[in-house]
Amino acid sequence: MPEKHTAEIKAEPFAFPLKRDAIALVVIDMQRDFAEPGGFGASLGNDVGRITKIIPDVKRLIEGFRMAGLPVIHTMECHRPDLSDLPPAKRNRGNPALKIGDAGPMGRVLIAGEAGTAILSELAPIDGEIVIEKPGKGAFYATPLGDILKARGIEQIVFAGVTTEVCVQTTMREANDRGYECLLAEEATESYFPEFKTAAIAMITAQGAIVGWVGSVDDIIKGIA
Ligand code: C5J
Repeated sequence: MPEKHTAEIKAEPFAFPLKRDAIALVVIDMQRDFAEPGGFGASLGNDVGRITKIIPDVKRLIEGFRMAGLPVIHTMECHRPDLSDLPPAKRNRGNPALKIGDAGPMGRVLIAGEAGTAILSELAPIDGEIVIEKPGKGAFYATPLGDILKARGIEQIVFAGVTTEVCVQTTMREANDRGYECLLAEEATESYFPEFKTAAIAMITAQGAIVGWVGSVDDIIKGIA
Protein backbone atom coordinates (compact mmCIF):
# COMPACT_ATOMS: atom_id res chain seq x y z
CA MET A 1 0.00 0.00 0.00
CA PRO A 2 1.42 3.44 -0.85
CA GLU A 3 2.45 5.62 2.08
CA LYS A 4 0.25 8.69 2.48
CA HIS A 5 2.49 11.11 4.34
CA THR A 6 1.32 14.62 3.57
CA ALA A 7 3.93 16.74 5.37
CA GLU A 8 6.58 16.63 8.06
CA ILE A 9 6.43 18.03 11.56
CA LYS A 10 9.72 19.15 13.14
CA ALA A 11 10.35 16.63 15.92
CA GLU A 12 12.96 14.58 17.74
CA PRO A 13 14.70 12.29 17.02
CA PHE A 14 13.78 13.15 13.40
CA ALA A 15 10.92 14.76 11.47
CA PHE A 16 7.49 13.21 12.10
CA PRO A 17 5.97 11.97 8.82
CA LEU A 18 2.45 13.41 9.11
CA LYS A 19 -0.58 11.66 7.64
CA ARG A 20 -2.99 14.53 8.07
CA ASP A 21 -6.11 12.51 7.27
CA ALA A 22 -5.26 9.82 9.81
CA ILE A 23 -4.15 11.68 12.93
CA ALA A 24 -5.94 12.28 16.25
CA LEU A 25 -5.11 14.06 19.49
CA VAL A 26 -5.40 12.04 22.70
CA VAL A 27 -5.38 14.15 25.86
CA ILE A 28 -4.58 12.01 28.86
CA ASP A 29 -6.20 12.56 32.27
CA MET A 30 -6.29 16.38 32.55
CA GLN A 31 -8.55 15.89 35.57
CA ARG A 32 -9.12 17.92 38.71
CA ASP A 33 -7.91 14.94 40.76
CA PHE A 34 -4.41 15.34 39.30
CA ALA A 35 -4.28 19.12 39.14
CA GLU A 36 -6.07 20.57 42.15
CA PRO A 37 -5.43 20.66 45.89
CA GLY A 38 -7.51 18.01 47.66
CA GLY A 39 -7.32 15.57 44.76
CA PHE A 40 -5.59 12.23 44.24
CA GLY A 41 -2.28 13.72 43.05
CA ALA A 42 -2.06 16.15 45.96
CA SER A 43 -2.95 13.39 48.44
CA LEU A 44 0.21 11.59 47.35
CA GLY A 45 2.31 14.61 48.33
CA ASN A 46 2.76 15.99 44.82
CA ASP A 47 3.05 19.63 43.74
CA VAL A 48 -0.07 19.95 41.58
CA GLY A 49 1.02 23.42 40.46
CA ARG A 50 3.31 21.69 37.98
CA ILE A 51 0.22 20.29 36.25
CA THR A 52 -1.84 23.50 36.19
CA LYS A 53 1.07 25.29 34.46
CA ILE A 54 0.57 23.30 31.25
CA ILE A 55 -3.16 24.07 30.92
CA PRO A 56 -2.62 26.94 28.40
CA ASP A 57 -0.44 24.75 26.17
CA VAL A 58 -2.86 21.81 26.29
CA LYS A 59 -5.69 24.21 25.47
CA ARG A 60 -3.77 25.65 22.49
CA LEU A 61 -3.13 22.17 21.16
CA ILE A 62 -6.77 21.10 21.57
CA GLU A 63 -7.92 24.27 19.80
CA GLY A 64 -5.44 23.64 16.98
CA PHE A 65 -6.94 20.18 16.40
CA ARG A 66 -10.49 21.55 16.59
CA MET A 67 -9.65 24.31 14.09
CA ALA A 68 -8.12 21.74 11.76
CA GLY A 69 -11.26 19.59 12.01
CA LEU A 70 -9.25 16.68 13.45
CA PRO A 71 -10.43 14.32 16.22
CA VAL A 72 -9.81 15.17 19.87
CA ILE A 73 -10.17 12.32 22.36
CA HIS A 74 -9.99 12.82 26.12
CA THR A 75 -9.25 10.17 28.73
CA MET A 76 -10.11 10.05 32.42
CA GLU A 77 -8.53 7.69 34.93
CA CYS A 78 -11.47 6.52 37.01
CA HIS A 79 -13.30 3.56 38.47
CA ARG A 80 -16.87 2.39 38.85
CA PRO A 81 -18.61 3.43 42.09
CA ASP A 82 -18.78 -0.24 43.19
CA LEU A 83 -14.99 -0.51 42.67
CA SER A 84 -15.47 -3.67 40.58
CA ASP A 85 -12.77 -2.48 38.16
CA LEU A 86 -10.31 -1.48 40.89
CA PRO A 87 -7.96 -4.31 41.79
CA PRO A 88 -6.89 -4.36 45.46
CA ALA A 89 -3.31 -4.20 44.21
CA LYS A 90 -4.06 -0.69 42.91
CA ARG A 91 -6.36 0.47 45.73
CA ASN A 92 -4.01 -0.62 48.50
CA ARG A 93 -1.09 1.50 47.40
CA GLY A 94 -0.64 5.24 47.66
CA ASN A 95 -1.82 7.27 50.63
CA PRO A 96 -3.54 4.99 53.19
CA ALA A 97 -5.45 8.02 54.52
CA LEU A 98 -7.11 8.72 51.14
CA LYS A 99 -7.32 5.70 48.87
CA ILE A 100 -8.98 5.54 45.47
CA GLY A 101 -12.73 5.28 46.17
CA ASP A 102 -12.54 7.08 49.54
CA ALA A 103 -14.50 10.28 50.13
CA GLY A 104 -12.24 13.34 49.78
CA PRO A 105 -12.73 17.10 49.50
CA MET A 106 -13.82 16.77 45.83
CA GLY A 107 -15.95 13.65 46.25
CA ARG A 108 -14.86 10.02 46.03
CA VAL A 109 -11.32 9.87 44.71
CA LEU A 110 -11.05 8.84 41.02
CA ILE A 111 -14.62 7.54 40.86
CA ALA A 112 -16.65 8.12 37.69
CA GLY A 113 -19.10 10.99 38.03
CA GLU A 114 -17.47 12.61 41.08
CA ALA A 115 -16.48 16.29 40.99
CA GLY A 116 -12.77 15.62 41.38
CA THR A 117 -12.73 13.11 38.56
CA ALA A 118 -13.95 15.65 36.01
CA ILE A 119 -11.74 17.07 33.30
CA LEU A 120 -10.51 20.58 34.14
CA SER A 121 -13.12 23.12 33.01
CA GLU A 122 -10.62 24.98 30.79
CA LEU A 123 -10.05 21.79 28.79
CA ALA A 124 -13.56 20.36 28.88
CA PRO A 125 -14.62 18.22 25.91
CA ILE A 126 -17.06 19.82 23.48
CA ASP A 127 -20.00 18.09 21.82
CA GLY A 128 -18.90 15.23 19.61
CA GLU A 129 -15.55 14.64 21.33
CA ILE A 130 -14.98 11.20 22.75
CA VAL A 131 -14.19 10.71 26.42
CA ILE A 132 -12.63 7.40 27.43
CA GLU A 133 -12.98 6.32 31.05
CA LYS A 134 -10.03 4.10 31.84
CA PRO A 135 -9.40 2.01 34.93
CA GLY A 136 -5.71 1.52 34.19
CA LYS A 137 -2.76 3.75 33.49
CA GLY A 138 -2.83 2.85 29.79
CA ALA A 139 -5.85 4.11 27.79
CA PHE A 140 -6.15 0.95 25.67
CA TYR A 141 -6.51 -1.46 28.60
CA ALA A 142 -10.19 -2.34 29.29
CA THR A 143 -11.54 0.50 27.11
CA PRO A 144 -13.01 0.86 23.59
CA LEU A 145 -10.19 3.20 22.47
CA GLY A 146 -8.64 0.72 20.03
CA ASP A 147 -11.96 0.05 18.27
CA ILE A 148 -12.79 3.76 18.12
CA LEU A 149 -9.46 4.63 16.51
CA LYS A 150 -9.77 1.75 14.04
CA ALA A 151 -13.30 2.78 13.04
CA ARG A 152 -12.07 6.29 12.29
CA GLY A 153 -9.03 5.18 10.28
CA ILE A 154 -6.57 6.71 12.73
CA GLU A 155 -2.92 5.69 12.22
CA GLN A 156 -1.11 8.44 14.11
CA ILE A 157 -1.66 9.91 17.58
CA VAL A 158 -0.47 13.15 19.14
CA PHE A 159 -0.32 12.81 22.93
CA ALA A 160 -0.75 15.44 25.63
CA GLY A 161 -1.67 15.29 29.30
CA VAL A 162 -0.43 13.85 32.56
CA THR A 163 1.63 12.40 33.91
CA THR A 164 4.34 12.01 31.30
CA GLU A 165 6.01 8.93 32.71
CA VAL A 166 2.87 7.18 34.00
CA CYS A 167 -0.38 7.35 32.01
CA VAL A 168 1.02 9.19 28.97
CA GLN A 169 4.04 6.95 28.51
CA THR A 170 2.05 3.77 29.25
CA THR A 171 -0.55 4.72 26.63
CA MET A 172 2.13 5.67 24.09
CA ARG A 173 3.72 2.26 24.56
CA GLU A 174 0.36 0.52 24.16
CA ALA A 175 -0.30 2.55 20.99
CA ASN A 176 3.18 1.92 19.60
CA ASP A 177 2.74 -1.83 20.02
CA ARG A 178 -0.59 -1.59 18.18
CA GLY A 179 1.08 0.05 15.18
CA TYR A 180 0.28 3.72 15.76
CA GLU A 181 2.90 6.39 15.10
CA CYS A 182 3.02 8.48 18.29
CA LEU A 183 4.09 12.08 18.75
CA LEU A 184 4.31 13.62 22.23
CA ALA A 185 3.62 17.38 22.55
CA GLU A 186 6.45 18.46 24.83
CA GLU A 187 4.99 21.52 26.61
CA ALA A 188 1.54 19.92 26.81
CA THR A 189 2.63 17.10 29.07
CA GLU A 190 4.01 17.20 32.60
CA SER A 191 5.13 15.14 35.53
CA TYR A 192 5.19 15.88 39.25
CA PHE A 193 8.89 15.06 38.92
CA PRO A 194 10.75 17.14 36.28
CA GLU A 195 13.50 14.53 36.03
CA PHE A 196 10.92 11.83 35.21
CA LYS A 197 9.54 13.91 32.31
CA THR A 198 13.05 14.34 30.93
CA ALA A 199 13.77 10.63 31.34
CA ALA A 200 10.46 9.58 29.76
CA ILE A 201 11.11 11.73 26.70
CA ALA A 202 14.62 10.29 26.41
CA MET A 203 13.23 6.73 26.65
CA ILE A 204 10.51 7.40 24.08
CA THR A 205 12.77 8.97 21.46
CA ALA A 206 15.90 6.84 21.96
CA GLN A 207 17.04 4.18 19.52
CA GLY A 208 15.47 5.84 16.47
CA ALA A 209 12.08 6.71 18.07
CA ILE A 210 11.62 3.30 19.67
CA VAL A 211 8.31 4.43 21.19
CA GLY A 212 7.73 7.64 19.26
CA TRP A 213 8.60 11.26 18.61
CA VAL A 214 8.49 14.49 20.63
CA GLY A 215 7.69 17.89 19.15
CA SER A 216 6.63 21.37 20.23
CA VAL A 217 3.01 22.49 20.43
CA ASP A 218 3.73 25.26 17.88
CA ASP A 219 5.28 22.89 15.36
CA ILE A 220 2.42 20.39 15.74
CA ILE A 221 -0.23 23.07 15.28
CA LYS A 222 1.65 24.44 12.25
CA GLY A 223 1.92 20.95 10.79
CA ILE A 224 -1.76 20.07 11.02
CA ALA A 225 -3.09 23.52 10.02
C1 C5J B 1 -1.18 8.62 37.76
C2 C5J B 1 -1.75 9.41 35.57
N1 C5J B 1 0.00 9.22 37.76
N2 C5J B 1 -2.76 9.92 34.89
N3 C5J B 1 -2.05 8.78 36.74
O1 C5J B 1 -1.53 7.94 38.70
O2 C5J B 1 -0.61 9.54 35.18
